[in-house]
Amino acid sequence: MDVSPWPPELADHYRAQGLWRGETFDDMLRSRGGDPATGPRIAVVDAARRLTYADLDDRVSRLAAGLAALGIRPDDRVLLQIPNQVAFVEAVFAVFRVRAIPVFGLPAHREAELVGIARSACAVAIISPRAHEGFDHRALAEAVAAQVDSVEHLVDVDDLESLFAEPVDHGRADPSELAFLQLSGGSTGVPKLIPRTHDDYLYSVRRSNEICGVTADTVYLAALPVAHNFPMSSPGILGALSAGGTVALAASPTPSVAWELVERERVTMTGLVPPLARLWTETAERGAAFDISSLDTIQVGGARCPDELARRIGPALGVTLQQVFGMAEGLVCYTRLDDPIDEICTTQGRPMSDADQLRVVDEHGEPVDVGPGFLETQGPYTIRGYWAGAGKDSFAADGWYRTGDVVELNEYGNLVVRGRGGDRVNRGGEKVSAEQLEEQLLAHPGVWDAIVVAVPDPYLGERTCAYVIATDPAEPPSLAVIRRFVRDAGLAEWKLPDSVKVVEEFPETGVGKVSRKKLRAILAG
Ligand code: J2J
Repeated sequence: MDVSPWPPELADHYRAQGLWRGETFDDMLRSRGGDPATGPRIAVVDAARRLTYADLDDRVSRLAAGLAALGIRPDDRVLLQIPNQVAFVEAVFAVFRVRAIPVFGLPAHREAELVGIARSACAVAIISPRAHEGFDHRALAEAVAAQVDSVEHLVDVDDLESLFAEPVDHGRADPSELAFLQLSGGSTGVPKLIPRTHDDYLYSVRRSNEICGVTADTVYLAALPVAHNFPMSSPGILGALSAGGTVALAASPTPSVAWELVERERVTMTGLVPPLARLWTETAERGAAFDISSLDTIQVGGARCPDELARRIGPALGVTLQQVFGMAEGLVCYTRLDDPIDEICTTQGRPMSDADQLRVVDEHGEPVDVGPGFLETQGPYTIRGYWAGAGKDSFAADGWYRTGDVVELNEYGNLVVRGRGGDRVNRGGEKVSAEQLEEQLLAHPGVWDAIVVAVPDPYLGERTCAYVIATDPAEPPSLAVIRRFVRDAGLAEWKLPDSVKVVEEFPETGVGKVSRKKLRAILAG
């Protein structure tokens, strides 16, 4: 299945080292469900439901049989758009069990994104709720199906039981083949889908568990949208399930909702993006209304955590902080739980695996010895190419992944993230492709030209500013008009521009290209 393979000598090496073990996600659940020790333990809970490993395994078998009866075949791509609830885990593992390929959409995605994803993946089915948080997902799924020919089945995640059928044997997936498609944070109109294999992803999950101390006693709270790579695998819900621990899924990451579950389920660990970590910290500093004393580790990642915030998290929440710098394409760095407190609070950690290879280069690809540069990497769980050959520029000629992140290595061996090259805005962990937003803005008749840049923001880290040259300078479009236009074009809410600045011309670089750098400097100044 169209996965850019690792060079054979590297693949052999990863196998010989025991990093790739030939296990599939389905093997993992079966061995937990069928084990008399773990079978009766709680695997997954949300506000309304709880399932043991044995129940989960059984329900997954019935649902898988139902999906097969619908016509879903091995290697078919199934687009999931499921909020944080037990049914997410049931659906993902049922798709694995029929040897089909989950594609991880987010509940916040809207028509433009889902059409792009479904089309790129050639999805045959969409599994989503009828409605969620006042939004009609059924109508959205129907709109996608009307535009993407491959989509034949719309499955209602609130009524999975209606599909349940007598379990059948679906055979076993090849662990070295494509397991699922994850989404790249900075995707444009044509999304970059990330092909991950059972072997590579499960290695990253097991290794993450070792570093993060995940055991059968861990209760992991998925506070962020669970389809994100971070709560999914670093070590996330898959880490907890692979260790025989418990996954608790919060409908919302806000303290008022998430902490109720923390108290009830005695949650030990969770992962947050910096703005949420700030909200949790400030709420706890004012006095928590729930007993959150079971928490022992809070991870922060997805965007740069300000050092000042990092220092407050541990004391306020009574936890050990762990910084996580990761990417759905692969490489994940962690501060170690026993690193000196200064390293934990001021760095983004180091790679999880000795087999991760890193190099820091300048804009011409030449090695940088001291000081910051662009991070490139290869390793046992970092992809060699996107699905269907998209985004080739993101890979160096020798197959290393060019992360686009500007980093510096400190004397302790930890990385400090200094920023990013390119045109991606990191809005508190949610990434916005400037190019995608610019394309949408250009479609507005009142916009003659547009450039989107990141502006520093005390809460989100960065927010978006759209520089616009108006078609009619006497009547430039307002922020409200532009936001409505982008929303109507079917983009997720987090991609709507935070501010608009109308200008007469854009500053240029020496070679006549518009200079984003100068635009950022104008805004900062
Ligand atoms: C600065 N920038 C960071 C950090 C990610 C674990 C954790 C996060 C992700 C993730 C993930 C950062 N400081 N601590 O997949 O498994 C920015 C970088 C990176 C991009 C990847 C995981 N942690 N970033 O955020 O695929 O720019 O994955 O290249 O969504 O987020 O985004 P994404």
